[in-house]
Amino acid sequence: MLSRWIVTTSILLSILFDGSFAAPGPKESLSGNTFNLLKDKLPPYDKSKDKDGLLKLTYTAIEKLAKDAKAKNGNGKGPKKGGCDITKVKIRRDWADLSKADKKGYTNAIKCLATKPQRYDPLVVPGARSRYDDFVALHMIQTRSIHATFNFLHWHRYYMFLFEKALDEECGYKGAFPYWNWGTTSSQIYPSYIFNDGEYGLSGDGEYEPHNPNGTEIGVGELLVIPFEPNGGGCVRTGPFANWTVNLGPVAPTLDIVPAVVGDPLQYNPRCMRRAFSNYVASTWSTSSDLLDLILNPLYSTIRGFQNRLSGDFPSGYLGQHAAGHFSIGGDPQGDLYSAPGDPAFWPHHTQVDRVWFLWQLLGEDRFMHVDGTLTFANIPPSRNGTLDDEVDMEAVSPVKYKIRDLVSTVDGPFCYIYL
Ligand SMILES: *[C@@H]1O[C@H](CO)[C@@H](O)[C@H](O)[C@H]1NC(C)=O
Ligand SMILES: *[C@@H]1O[C@H](CO)[C@@H](O)[C@H](O)[C@H]1NC(C)=O
Ligand SMILES: *[C@@H]1O[C@H](CO)[C@@H](O)[C@H](O)[C@H]1NC(C)=O
Ligand SMILES: [Cu+2]
Repeated sequence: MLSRWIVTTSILLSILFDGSFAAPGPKESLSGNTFNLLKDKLPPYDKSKDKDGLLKLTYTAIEKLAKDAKAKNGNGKGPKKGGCDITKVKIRRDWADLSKADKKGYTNAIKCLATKPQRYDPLVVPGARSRYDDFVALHMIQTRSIHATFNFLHWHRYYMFLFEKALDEECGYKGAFPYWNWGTTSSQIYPSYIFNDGEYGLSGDGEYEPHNPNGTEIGVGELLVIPFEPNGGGCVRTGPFANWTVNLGPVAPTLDIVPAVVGDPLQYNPRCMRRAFSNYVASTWSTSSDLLDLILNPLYSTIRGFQNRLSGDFPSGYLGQHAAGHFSIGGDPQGDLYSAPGDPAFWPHHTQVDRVWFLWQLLGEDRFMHVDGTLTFANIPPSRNGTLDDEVDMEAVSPVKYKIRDLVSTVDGPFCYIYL
């Protein structure tokens, strides 16, 4: 099934060049061809750079996307009317592939958002102190209708997009929106290319502070217990987010030394960000082979199979890649399902979730227009099935509402990006 989509570089190039292999002469313009800009943005597939096998899948996925766009769009000549102009598609990249300037620009823009005024009505979110907190508050308010629900992937796709847009429009970050490629850190999450004490990472572990002596309980009723890690637990003191302040939550903490807020969960509860990295989680559930399996195994070829695998099966002891990202960082607020976006590592983690979905969508047949699940977390309390016509409401984060059906493709609806 998949082999049909496995292409060689030359086939890929033939599509990018719209069938013409002739290299342009020195004065020849490339601008008339829809896929030329993609060609400029995409170097030919380089096997030596494909450390985990995902790059090849990425090229295969982009080829599919280019074919689809071509079919929809006058054989690839000229930009599509409205929506995403494929020639202007933005490319999201692995943190490793950002320039130093972009790494700095990205973390600075996040810090900038934390200095801009919040838009939530203080009567609704008394604890928000910044635009950054708007994002955290929105996630907290909707937690139980956006996780283990039909809209988990769509909602978070749009949420990532709005955060990317805010970094750009409100804080001037024009660089690539990065993802954290989990497999790269599965044998050692810290220090690693993304989590380290330097200027060009997303900060390191927390200082050591004794915590969770019996391990970390995940899910209601100790569904899964992560073994004790003799590190972290305290405040993060290194890197761009040294002494980063978290104002909201936690609601369902996993760090025993930080209790849940009492009373209004949206009250002001300022505290330092803490982390407690877990190599056990990273190495058990976040390897590249776990990821390839999730994307390629026919067991997960339906939206239900894919979502369930990605989200894990805690009672059976399987954490899944999504939760593994959160709990391999751990601490507060990353260990709290509700206020996790309070740790800036949330963004590259969920961008990777979106990347995995992007790859999965394009590497099979008919994977866009299906949803599975109900409106409530694990269907508690029981609710109806969600549909493609249900709407996503981002409250104070963005006034623009979309239906689920408009959020299925990264090159349609509000979106115009791909992953490399
Ligand atoms: C850890 O487990 C031991 C043995 O069951 C128990 O006595 C102790 O109270 C537990 N500690 C915490 C903090 O839960
Ligand atoms: C973080 O806070 C601690 C404790 O107040 C302080 O000693 C340290 O200098 C601060 N670090 C940075 C980078 O601001
Ligand atoms: C909801 O979806 C499930 C799974 O697809 C299906 O079995 C069930 O019949 C649906 N319920 C309704 C009321 O359509
Ligand atoms: Cu979430």
